[in-house]
Amino acid sequence: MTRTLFILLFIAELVSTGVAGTIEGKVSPGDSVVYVDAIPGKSFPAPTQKPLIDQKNLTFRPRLLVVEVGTTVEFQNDDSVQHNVFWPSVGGNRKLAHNLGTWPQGEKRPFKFDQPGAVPLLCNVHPEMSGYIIVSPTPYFAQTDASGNYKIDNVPDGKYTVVAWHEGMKQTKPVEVAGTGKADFALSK
Ligand SMILES: [Cu+2]
Repeated sequence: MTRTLFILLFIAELVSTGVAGTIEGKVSPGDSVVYVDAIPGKSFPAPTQKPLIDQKNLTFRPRLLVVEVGTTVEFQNDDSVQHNVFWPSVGGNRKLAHNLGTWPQGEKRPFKFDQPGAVPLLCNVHPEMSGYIIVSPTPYFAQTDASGNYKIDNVPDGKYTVVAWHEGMKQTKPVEVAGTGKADFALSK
């Protein structure tokens, strides 16, 4: 009896955990972002990491950052001049525009991104400054290398919509993961 119960619990554990797989492939051009789109009926624990974006030498560093929805990003001014941080939209929605303010060297300000989509970062002191945060609706995302190669680990088996993003370009594809899933993208404007 105890043994049967143990085996049943073991099977239940296997079913609930699922089998972790990967999604991999290549995106043209490189320096792009790939993520699994929202999965109906599925939510994820709040992320705890707080990545930092520096404003240094009149640039956003990193210039491209991908985070899970719900992540707090900290913006730090590392220049001797004042910088501003604002974005005119999130995921193309101008109602989500926000101005974080303008502050001097050594200070940082946090913002929690709780809406998915691309966030174009700008500084109203220096019009030449630009960067992007891609807010992924799932914890399954990756930034490609300069050649476009990417790999997303620990994706449970299943059918998903996968999104590839590059500045000004975007493409979605259905991908089935059974151990591994493959998805190559050729983006164009
Ligand atoms: Cu600036």
